[in-house]
Amino acid sequence: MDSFVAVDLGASSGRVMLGEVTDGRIALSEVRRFATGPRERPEGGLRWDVGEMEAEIRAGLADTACARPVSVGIDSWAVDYGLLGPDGQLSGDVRCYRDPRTDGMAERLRATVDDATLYGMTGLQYLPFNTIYQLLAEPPERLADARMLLLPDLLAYRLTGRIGAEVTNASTTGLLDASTRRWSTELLARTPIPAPLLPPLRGPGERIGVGPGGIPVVAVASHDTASAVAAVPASGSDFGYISCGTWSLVGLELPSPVLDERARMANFTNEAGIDGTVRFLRNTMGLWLLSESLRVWNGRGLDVDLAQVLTAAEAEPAFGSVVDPDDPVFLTPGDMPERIADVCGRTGQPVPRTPPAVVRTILESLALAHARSLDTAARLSGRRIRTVHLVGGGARNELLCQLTADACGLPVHAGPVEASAIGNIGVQARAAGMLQDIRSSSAPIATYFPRGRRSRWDAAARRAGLR
Ligand code: LRH
Repeated sequence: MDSFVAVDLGASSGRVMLGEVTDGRIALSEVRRFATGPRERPEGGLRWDVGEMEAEIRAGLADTACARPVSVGIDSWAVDYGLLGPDGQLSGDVRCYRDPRTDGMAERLRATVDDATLYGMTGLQYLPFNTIYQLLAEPPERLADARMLLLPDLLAYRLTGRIGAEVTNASTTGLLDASTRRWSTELLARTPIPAPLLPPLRGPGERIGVGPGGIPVVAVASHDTASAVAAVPASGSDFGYISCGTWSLVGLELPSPVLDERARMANFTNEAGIDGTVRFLRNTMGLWLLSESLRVWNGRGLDVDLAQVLTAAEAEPAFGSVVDPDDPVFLTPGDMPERIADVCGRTGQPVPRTPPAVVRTILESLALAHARSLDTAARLSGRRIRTVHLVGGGARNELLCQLTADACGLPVHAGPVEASAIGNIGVQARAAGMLQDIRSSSAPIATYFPRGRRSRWDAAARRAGLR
Protein backbone atom coordinates (compact mmCIF):
# COMPACT_ATOMS: atom_id res chain seq x y z
CA MET A 1 0.00 0.00 0.00
CA ASP A 2 1.35 3.44 -0.99
CA SER A 3 0.31 6.76 0.53
CA PHE A 4 0.18 10.21 -1.00
CA VAL A 5 -0.82 13.57 0.46
CA ALA A 6 -3.25 15.97 -1.19
CA VAL A 7 -3.49 19.56 -0.06
CA ASP A 8 -6.86 20.72 -1.39
CA LEU A 9 -7.68 24.37 -0.76
CA GLY A 10 -11.22 25.65 -1.13
CA ALA A 11 -12.47 29.20 -0.78
CA SER A 12 -13.83 28.55 2.72
CA SER A 13 -11.80 25.57 3.99
CA GLY A 14 -8.55 23.76 3.22
CA ARG A 15 -7.82 20.10 3.82
CA VAL A 16 -4.75 17.94 4.10
CA MET A 17 -5.80 14.44 2.99
CA LEU A 18 -3.97 11.16 3.03
CA GLY A 19 -4.73 8.89 0.08
CA GLU A 20 -3.90 5.22 0.19
CA VAL A 21 -3.63 3.39 -3.09
CA THR A 22 -4.38 -0.33 -2.98
CA ASP A 23 -5.13 -2.54 -5.99
CA GLY A 24 -5.63 0.46 -8.26
CA ARG A 25 -8.14 2.19 -5.94
CA ILE A 26 -7.75 5.34 -3.87
CA ALA A 27 -9.09 5.56 -0.30
CA LEU A 28 -8.97 8.95 1.39
CA SER A 29 -8.80 10.08 4.99
CA GLU A 30 -8.79 13.64 6.26
CA VAL A 31 -5.74 14.58 8.31
CA ARG A 32 -6.36 18.26 8.89
CA ARG A 33 -9.01 20.84 8.05
CA PHE A 34 -8.69 24.60 8.47
CA ALA A 35 -10.51 27.78 7.55
CA THR A 36 -9.18 29.65 4.52
CA GLY A 37 -11.83 32.35 3.94
CA PRO A 38 -10.68 35.78 2.73
CA ARG A 39 -10.63 38.70 5.16
CA GLU A 40 -11.43 42.34 4.60
CA ARG A 41 -8.39 44.35 5.71
CA PRO A 42 -8.55 47.83 7.30
CA GLU A 43 -6.51 49.20 4.36
CA GLY A 44 -9.26 47.88 2.04
CA GLY A 45 -9.61 44.79 -0.13
CA LEU A 46 -10.38 41.13 0.43
CA ARG A 47 -7.17 39.16 1.06
CA TRP A 48 -6.12 35.58 1.72
CA ASP A 49 -3.74 34.69 4.54
CA VAL A 50 -1.04 32.69 2.76
CA GLY A 51 1.22 32.54 5.85
CA GLU A 52 -1.56 30.82 7.79
CA MET A 53 -2.23 28.38 4.93
CA GLU A 54 1.45 27.50 4.75
CA ALA A 55 1.58 26.89 8.53
CA GLU A 56 -1.48 24.62 8.32
CA ILE A 57 0.00 22.68 5.40
CA ARG A 58 3.29 22.20 7.26
CA ALA A 59 1.40 21.00 10.35
CA GLY A 60 -0.69 18.62 8.21
CA LEU A 61 2.43 17.23 6.56
CA ALA A 62 3.99 16.62 9.97
CA ASP A 63 0.83 14.71 10.95
CA THR A 64 1.18 12.42 7.90
CA ALA A 65 4.89 11.71 8.38
CA CYS A 66 4.37 8.31 10.05
CA ALA A 67 2.52 7.07 6.90
CA ARG A 68 5.73 7.81 4.94
CA PRO A 69 3.89 9.31 1.94
CA VAL A 70 5.50 9.03 -1.49
CA SER A 71 4.77 12.68 -2.36
CA VAL A 72 2.48 15.67 -1.81
CA GLY A 73 0.56 17.81 -4.31
CA ILE A 74 -1.35 21.08 -3.88
CA ASP A 75 -4.52 22.23 -5.65
CA SER A 76 -6.71 25.27 -5.03
CA TRP A 77 -9.25 27.57 -6.61
CA ALA A 78 -8.04 29.28 -9.77
CA VAL A 79 -6.96 32.79 -10.84
CA ASP A 80 -5.47 34.24 -7.60
CA TYR A 81 -1.75 34.82 -7.28
CA GLY A 82 1.07 36.30 -5.23
CA LEU A 83 3.88 38.48 -6.56
CA LEU A 84 7.46 37.65 -5.67
CA GLY A 85 9.82 40.63 -5.47
CA PRO A 86 13.41 40.52 -6.79
CA ASP A 87 14.47 39.23 -3.33
CA GLY A 88 12.27 36.16 -3.79
CA GLN A 89 9.90 37.27 -1.01
CA LEU A 90 6.14 37.65 -1.34
CA SER A 91 5.47 41.33 -1.97
CA GLY A 92 2.11 42.44 -0.57
CA ASP A 93 -0.88 40.22 0.13
CA VAL A 94 -2.65 37.73 -2.10
CA ARG A 95 -5.93 39.36 -3.09
CA CYS A 96 -9.22 37.50 -3.38
CA TYR A 97 -10.93 37.30 -6.76
CA ARG A 98 -14.15 38.63 -5.22
CA ASP A 99 -12.45 41.96 -4.54
CA PRO A 100 -14.03 44.58 -6.86
CA ARG A 101 -10.65 46.08 -7.82
CA THR A 102 -10.98 44.71 -11.38
CA ASP A 103 -13.95 46.96 -12.22
CA GLY A 104 -13.24 48.68 -15.55
CA MET A 105 -10.29 46.43 -16.50
CA ALA A 106 -12.11 44.60 -19.31
CA GLU A 107 -12.79 47.97 -20.97
CA ARG A 108 -9.14 48.91 -20.58
CA LEU A 109 -7.99 45.69 -22.29
CA ARG A 110 -10.55 46.17 -25.07
CA ALA A 111 -8.63 49.29 -26.16
CA THR A 112 -5.82 47.03 -27.45
CA VAL A 113 -7.46 43.60 -27.92
CA ASP A 114 -11.07 43.14 -29.00
CA ASP A 115 -13.16 40.44 -27.32
CA ALA A 116 -13.28 38.07 -30.31
CA THR A 117 -9.49 38.18 -30.78
CA LEU A 118 -8.96 37.64 -27.06
CA TYR A 119 -11.29 34.63 -27.05
CA GLY A 120 -9.64 33.19 -30.16
CA MET A 121 -6.30 33.30 -28.34
CA THR A 122 -7.19 32.20 -24.81
CA GLY A 123 -10.60 30.51 -25.15
CA LEU A 124 -11.40 31.81 -21.69
CA GLN A 125 -14.88 32.68 -20.43
CA TYR A 126 -15.16 36.34 -19.47
CA LEU A 127 -15.15 36.59 -15.71
CA PRO A 128 -14.28 39.93 -14.15
CA PHE A 129 -11.70 38.28 -11.89
CA ASN A 130 -9.63 36.42 -14.51
CA THR A 131 -5.96 36.90 -13.58
CA ILE A 132 -5.33 39.12 -16.60
CA TYR A 133 -7.80 41.70 -15.22
CA GLN A 134 -6.34 41.42 -11.71
CA LEU A 135 -2.85 42.10 -13.11
CA LEU A 136 -4.14 45.08 -15.08
CA ALA A 137 -5.52 46.47 -11.79
CA GLU A 138 -2.04 46.34 -10.16
CA PRO A 139 0.07 49.50 -10.05
CA PRO A 140 2.54 48.86 -12.96
CA GLU A 141 5.58 49.32 -10.67
CA ARG A 142 4.50 46.23 -8.66
CA LEU A 143 4.88 44.10 -11.80
CA ALA A 144 8.35 45.32 -12.78
CA ASP A 145 11.04 42.78 -11.79
CA ALA A 146 8.38 40.59 -10.14
CA ARG A 147 7.33 37.00 -10.66
CA MET A 148 3.68 35.93 -10.52
CA LEU A 149 2.90 32.63 -8.83
CA LEU A 150 -0.65 31.25 -8.76
CA LEU A 151 -1.67 30.15 -5.28
CA PRO A 152 -0.72 26.41 -5.45
CA ASP A 153 2.56 27.35 -7.17
CA LEU A 154 3.19 29.99 -4.50
CA LEU A 155 2.67 27.50 -1.69
CA ALA A 156 4.84 24.91 -3.50
CA TYR A 157 7.53 27.61 -3.79
CA ARG A 158 7.33 28.28 -0.06
CA LEU A 159 7.81 24.56 0.59
CA THR A 160 10.56 23.89 -1.99
CA GLY A 161 12.10 27.18 -3.17
CA ARG A 162 11.22 26.23 -6.80
CA ILE A 163 9.16 28.46 -9.09
CA GLY A 164 6.92 27.43 -11.97
CA ALA A 165 3.40 27.71 -13.34
CA GLU A 166 1.35 24.53 -13.52
CA VAL A 167 -0.50 24.50 -16.81
CA THR A 168 -4.09 23.59 -15.78
CA ASN A 169 -4.22 26.56 -13.45
CA ALA A 170 -2.24 28.78 -15.86
CA SER A 171 -5.09 28.23 -18.32
CA THR A 172 -7.41 30.23 -16.04
CA THR A 173 -5.24 33.36 -16.13
CA GLY A 174 -6.36 34.61 -19.55
CA LEU A 175 -2.70 34.71 -20.60
CA LEU A 176 -2.27 31.16 -21.91
CA ASP A 177 -2.78 30.34 -25.57
CA ALA A 178 -5.59 27.75 -25.61
CA SER A 179 -4.27 26.05 -28.75
CA THR A 180 -0.54 25.83 -27.96
CA ARG A 181 -0.76 25.74 -24.15
CA ARG A 182 2.13 28.22 -23.94
CA TRP A 183 2.03 31.75 -22.53
CA SER A 184 0.60 33.91 -25.30
CA THR A 185 3.46 36.26 -26.23
CA GLU A 186 1.18 37.79 -28.86
CA LEU A 187 -1.35 38.77 -26.21
CA LEU A 188 1.26 39.89 -23.69
CA ALA A 189 2.71 42.25 -26.31
CA ARG A 190 -0.66 44.02 -26.41
CA THR A 191 -0.80 44.57 -22.65
CA PRO A 192 1.38 46.35 -20.08
CA ILE A 193 2.04 42.96 -18.42
CA PRO A 194 5.78 42.21 -18.69
CA ALA A 195 6.52 38.72 -20.11
CA PRO A 196 9.21 37.92 -17.47
CA LEU A 197 6.45 38.12 -14.83
CA LEU A 198 5.29 34.65 -15.92
CA PRO A 199 7.40 31.71 -14.76
CA PRO A 200 8.14 28.63 -16.88
CA LEU A 201 5.21 26.25 -17.34
CA ARG A 202 5.11 22.75 -15.90
CA GLY A 203 2.62 19.92 -16.24
CA PRO A 204 0.69 17.65 -13.86
CA GLY A 205 2.92 14.82 -12.64
CA GLU A 206 6.18 16.79 -12.81
CA ARG A 207 8.35 16.79 -9.72
CA ILE A 208 8.76 20.30 -8.27
CA GLY A 209 11.30 19.78 -5.49
CA VAL A 210 11.79 18.59 -1.95
CA GLY A 211 9.49 19.83 0.80
CA PRO A 212 9.44 19.67 4.60
CA GLY A 213 10.73 16.42 6.10
CA GLY A 214 12.23 15.48 2.71
CA ILE A 215 8.85 14.78 1.08
CA PRO A 216 8.87 15.24 -2.72
CA VAL A 217 6.44 17.94 -3.89
CA VAL A 218 4.80 17.03 -7.20
CA ALA A 219 2.81 19.29 -9.54
CA VAL A 220 -0.74 17.95 -9.81
CA ALA A 221 -3.63 19.36 -11.81
CA SER A 222 -3.32 22.32 -9.46
CA HIS A 223 -6.59 23.97 -10.50
CA ASP A 224 -9.08 22.26 -8.17
CA THR A 225 -11.61 21.94 -11.00
CA ALA A 226 -9.02 20.19 -13.20
CA SER A 227 -8.31 17.72 -10.39
CA ALA A 228 -12.04 17.19 -9.78
CA VAL A 229 -12.77 16.52 -13.46
CA ALA A 230 -9.82 14.11 -13.63
CA ALA A 231 -11.58 12.11 -10.90
CA VAL A 232 -15.05 11.98 -12.52
CA PRO A 233 -15.85 8.24 -12.40
CA ALA A 234 -17.12 8.06 -15.98
CA SER A 235 -16.32 5.88 -18.93
CA GLY A 236 -16.91 6.72 -22.59
CA SER A 237 -17.46 10.26 -23.82
CA ASP A 238 -21.23 10.79 -23.60
CA PHE A 239 -21.26 12.30 -20.12
CA GLY A 240 -21.49 15.82 -18.81
CA TYR A 241 -20.04 16.85 -15.48
CA ILE A 242 -20.84 19.35 -12.77
CA SER A 243 -18.07 20.11 -10.31
CA CYS A 244 -20.25 21.60 -7.62
CA GLY A 245 -19.03 23.50 -4.58
CA THR A 246 -18.69 27.24 -4.06
CA TRP A 247 -18.96 27.35 -7.87
CA SER A 248 -20.72 25.03 -10.30
CA LEU A 249 -18.44 24.20 -13.19
CA VAL A 250 -20.65 22.63 -15.82
CA GLY A 251 -19.51 21.09 -19.08
CA LEU A 252 -17.73 18.44 -21.07
CA GLU A 253 -14.28 16.95 -21.48
CA LEU A 254 -13.13 17.45 -25.08
CA PRO A 255 -9.99 16.59 -27.07
CA SER A 256 -9.57 20.16 -28.39
CA PRO A 257 -10.83 23.66 -27.63
CA VAL A 258 -13.96 25.22 -29.14
CA LEU A 259 -12.94 28.79 -29.96
CA ASP A 260 -15.75 29.91 -32.23
CA GLU A 261 -18.02 32.90 -31.90
CA ARG A 262 -20.97 30.85 -30.62
CA ALA A 263 -18.86 29.52 -27.73
CA ARG A 264 -17.69 33.04 -26.92
CA MET A 265 -21.22 34.43 -26.97
CA ALA A 266 -22.36 31.60 -24.67
CA ASN A 267 -19.45 32.57 -22.35
CA PHE A 268 -18.00 29.06 -22.34
CA THR A 269 -14.44 28.47 -21.27
CA ASN A 270 -11.73 26.14 -22.55
CA GLU A 271 -9.50 25.28 -19.62
CA ALA A 272 -6.57 22.86 -19.80
CA GLY A 273 -7.15 19.42 -18.31
CA ILE A 274 -4.80 16.50 -17.74
CA ASP A 275 -3.45 14.49 -20.67
CA GLY A 276 -4.10 17.27 -23.16
CA THR A 277 -7.86 17.29 -22.54
CA VAL A 278 -9.94 20.46 -22.58
CA ARG A 279 -12.51 21.37 -19.96
CA PHE A 280 -15.18 23.01 -22.05
CA LEU A 281 -17.43 24.43 -19.39
CA ARG A 282 -19.39 27.30 -18.02
CA ASN A 283 -18.51 28.72 -14.66
CA THR A 284 -21.75 29.32 -12.81
CA MET A 285 -22.32 30.65 -9.32
CA GLY A 286 -22.81 27.58 -7.10
CA LEU A 287 -23.46 26.82 -3.44
CA TRP A 288 -21.94 30.20 -2.58
CA LEU A 289 -25.52 31.51 -2.72
CA LEU A 290 -26.51 29.03 -0.01
CA SER A 291 -23.42 29.41 2.19
CA GLU A 292 -23.68 33.21 2.13
CA SER A 293 -27.40 33.00 2.97
CA LEU A 294 -26.66 30.77 5.97
CA ARG A 295 -23.89 33.14 7.08
CA VAL A 296 -26.28 36.11 6.93
CA TRP A 297 -29.16 34.34 8.70
CA ASN A 298 -26.96 32.97 11.45
CA GLY A 299 -25.22 36.34 11.82
CA ARG A 300 -28.68 37.72 12.64
CA GLY A 301 -29.22 35.03 15.24
CA LEU A 302 -31.78 33.07 13.18
CA ASP A 303 -29.92 29.83 13.92
CA VAL A 304 -30.66 28.12 10.59
CA ASP A 305 -29.32 24.56 10.45
CA LEU A 306 -28.30 23.35 6.99
CA ALA A 307 -29.76 19.82 7.24
CA GLN A 308 -33.05 21.12 8.67
CA VAL A 309 -33.48 23.90 6.15
CA LEU A 310 -32.81 21.45 3.29
CA THR A 311 -35.54 19.12 4.56
CA ALA A 312 -37.91 22.06 4.88
CA ALA A 313 -36.97 23.28 1.37
CA GLU A 314 -37.91 19.89 -0.05
CA ALA A 315 -41.45 20.37 1.27
CA GLU A 316 -41.77 23.87 -0.27
CA PRO A 317 -43.92 24.17 -3.42
CA ALA A 318 -41.95 23.67 -6.64
CA PHE A 319 -41.24 26.51 -9.08
CA GLY A 320 -42.12 29.44 -6.82
CA SER A 321 -39.41 31.63 -8.36
CA VAL A 322 -36.02 31.13 -9.99
CA VAL A 323 -33.15 33.55 -10.52
CA ASP A 324 -30.09 33.62 -12.75
CA PRO A 325 -27.27 32.60 -10.36
CA ASP A 326 -24.81 34.41 -12.65
CA ASP A 327 -26.41 37.79 -12.09
CA PRO A 328 -23.38 39.93 -11.09
CA VAL A 329 -25.28 41.10 -7.97
CA PHE A 330 -24.45 37.72 -6.40
CA LEU A 331 -20.65 37.90 -6.86
CA THR A 332 -19.55 39.87 -3.83
CA PRO A 333 -20.11 38.73 -0.22
CA GLY A 334 -23.35 40.00 1.31
CA ASP A 335 -27.03 39.57 1.98
CA MET A 336 -28.03 36.95 -0.62
CA PRO A 337 -31.64 36.50 0.64
CA GLU A 338 -32.16 40.23 0.18
CA ARG A 339 -30.53 40.23 -3.26
CA ILE A 340 -32.62 37.21 -4.31
CA ALA A 341 -35.76 39.02 -3.11
CA ASP A 342 -34.77 42.07 -5.20
CA VAL A 343 -34.20 39.99 -8.34
CA CYS A 344 -37.53 38.14 -7.88
CA GLY A 345 -39.33 41.46 -7.37
CA ARG A 346 -37.64 42.95 -10.43
CA THR A 347 -38.64 39.98 -12.62
CA GLY A 348 -42.24 39.96 -11.39
CA GLN A 349 -41.99 36.68 -9.49
CA PRO A 350 -43.19 35.88 -5.96
CA VAL A 351 -40.60 36.91 -3.37
CA PRO A 352 -39.41 34.00 -1.18
CA ARG A 353 -39.73 35.21 2.42
CA THR A 354 -38.64 32.34 4.67
CA PRO A 355 -35.29 30.47 4.77
CA PRO A 356 -36.83 27.24 3.32
CA ALA A 357 -38.42 29.21 0.47
CA VAL A 358 -35.15 31.03 -0.25
CA VAL A 359 -33.25 27.72 -0.21
CA ARG A 360 -35.78 26.17 -2.60
CA THR A 361 -35.32 29.14 -4.96
CA ILE A 362 -31.53 28.81 -4.77
CA LEU A 363 -31.51 25.07 -5.46
CA GLU A 364 -34.03 25.21 -8.30
CA SER A 365 -32.08 28.11 -9.80
CA LEU A 366 -28.85 26.13 -9.64
CA ALA A 367 -30.49 23.00 -11.09
CA LEU A 368 -31.91 25.04 -13.96
CA ALA A 369 -28.51 26.69 -14.59
CA HIS A 370 -26.88 23.22 -14.61
CA ALA A 371 -29.36 21.95 -17.19
CA ARG A 372 -29.10 25.01 -19.41
CA SER A 373 -25.29 24.92 -19.41
CA LEU A 374 -25.22 21.21 -20.25
CA ASP A 375 -27.67 21.76 -23.13
CA THR A 376 -25.50 24.59 -24.43
CA ALA A 377 -22.28 22.56 -24.07
CA ALA A 378 -23.83 19.72 -26.08
CA ARG A 379 -25.08 22.09 -28.77
CA LEU A 380 -21.78 23.94 -29.13
CA SER A 381 -19.63 20.81 -29.23
CA GLY A 382 -21.93 18.51 -31.20
CA ARG A 383 -21.71 15.95 -28.39
CA ARG A 384 -24.64 13.95 -27.02
CA ILE A 385 -24.98 13.78 -23.22
CA ARG A 386 -26.59 10.66 -21.79
CA THR A 387 -25.55 10.88 -18.14
CA VAL A 388 -24.38 13.57 -15.75
CA HIS A 389 -21.70 13.22 -13.07
CA LEU A 390 -21.99 15.65 -10.19
CA VAL A 391 -18.82 15.74 -8.06
CA GLY A 392 -17.62 17.87 -5.15
CA GLY A 393 -19.36 19.05 -1.98
CA GLY A 394 -22.66 19.53 -3.85
CA ALA A 395 -22.92 15.73 -4.22
CA ARG A 396 -23.89 15.66 -0.52
CA ASN A 397 -26.90 17.87 -1.21
CA GLU A 398 -29.57 15.31 -2.11
CA LEU A 399 -32.22 17.86 -3.02
CA LEU A 400 -29.86 19.66 -5.40
CA CYS A 401 -28.84 16.37 -7.05
CA GLN A 402 -32.48 15.32 -7.50
CA LEU A 403 -33.53 18.72 -8.87
CA THR A 404 -30.55 18.65 -11.25
CA ALA A 405 -31.63 15.23 -12.56
CA ASP A 406 -35.19 16.57 -12.99
CA ALA A 407 -34.07 19.74 -14.78
CA CYS A 408 -31.65 17.86 -17.08
CA GLY A 409 -34.04 14.97 -17.75
CA LEU A 410 -31.02 12.71 -17.27
CA PRO A 411 -29.67 10.41 -14.55
CA VAL A 412 -27.23 12.15 -12.22
CA HIS A 413 -24.45 10.12 -10.60
CA ALA A 414 -23.42 12.02 -7.48
CA GLY A 415 -19.92 11.63 -6.01
CA PRO A 416 -17.18 11.53 -5.13
CA VAL A 417 -17.57 14.44 -2.74
CA GLU A 418 -13.78 14.77 -2.45
CA ALA A 419 -13.17 14.66 -6.21
CA SER A 420 -10.43 17.32 -6.16
CA ALA A 421 -8.41 15.46 -3.54
CA ILE A 422 -8.87 12.18 -5.42
CA GLY A 423 -7.75 13.76 -8.71
CA ASN A 424 -4.80 15.32 -6.89
CA ILE A 425 -3.70 11.99 -5.45
CA GLY A 426 -4.50 10.14 -8.68
CA VAL A 427 -2.07 12.29 -10.67
CA GLN A 428 0.69 11.73 -8.12
CA ALA A 429 0.08 7.97 -7.91
CA ARG A 430 0.03 7.67 -11.69
CA ALA A 431 3.27 9.66 -11.97
CA ALA A 432 4.82 7.28 -9.43
CA GLY A 433 3.70 4.30 -11.55
CA MET A 434 1.35 3.04 -8.84
CA LEU A 435 -2.02 3.69 -10.51
CA GLN A 436 -3.30 3.46 -14.07
CA ASP A 437 -6.81 4.88 -13.88
CA ILE A 438 -7.34 8.09 -11.95
CA ARG A 439 -11.11 7.71 -12.24
CA SER A 440 -11.19 4.79 -9.81
CA SER A 441 -11.73 5.52 -6.14
CA SER A 442 -13.55 3.69 -3.40
CA ALA A 443 -15.88 6.64 -2.79
CA PRO A 444 -19.65 5.91 -2.83
CA ILE A 445 -21.74 7.11 -5.79
CA ALA A 446 -25.52 7.75 -5.55
CA THR A 447 -27.73 7.84 -8.65
CA TYR A 448 -30.75 10.15 -9.04
CA PHE A 449 -33.24 9.49 -11.83
CA PRO A 450 -35.25 12.31 -13.43
CA ARG A 451 -38.85 12.92 -12.35
CA GLY A 452 -41.60 15.00 -13.98
CA ARG A 453 -41.69 16.85 -17.27
CA ARG A 454 -38.78 19.01 -18.41
CA SER A 455 -41.19 21.53 -19.91
CA ARG A 456 -42.00 22.71 -16.37
CA TRP A 457 -38.39 23.89 -16.07
CA ASP A 458 -38.58 25.70 -19.39
CA ALA A 459 -41.74 27.44 -18.21
CA ALA A 460 -40.04 28.49 -14.92
CA ALA A 461 -37.12 29.91 -16.92
CA ARG A 462 -39.48 31.87 -19.16
CA ARG A 463 -41.38 33.28 -16.17
CA ALA A 464 -38.07 34.48 -14.73
CA GLY A 465 -37.17 36.15 -18.03
CA LEU A 466 -34.17 33.83 -18.57
CA ARG A 467 -33.43 33.53 -22.25
C1 LRH B 1 -13.56 26.52 -8.19
C2 LRH B 1 -12.74 27.49 -9.02
C3 LRH B 1 -13.32 27.71 -10.40
C4 LRH B 1 -12.82 29.09 -10.67
C5 LRH B 1 -13.07 29.77 -9.35
C6 LRH B 1 -12.33 31.04 -9.09
O1 LRH B 1 -13.03 26.38 -6.92
O2 LRH B 1 -11.43 27.07 -9.13
O3 LRH B 1 -12.94 26.75 -11.36
O4 LRH B 1 -13.32 29.70 -11.77
O5 LRH B 1 -12.76 28.76 -8.38
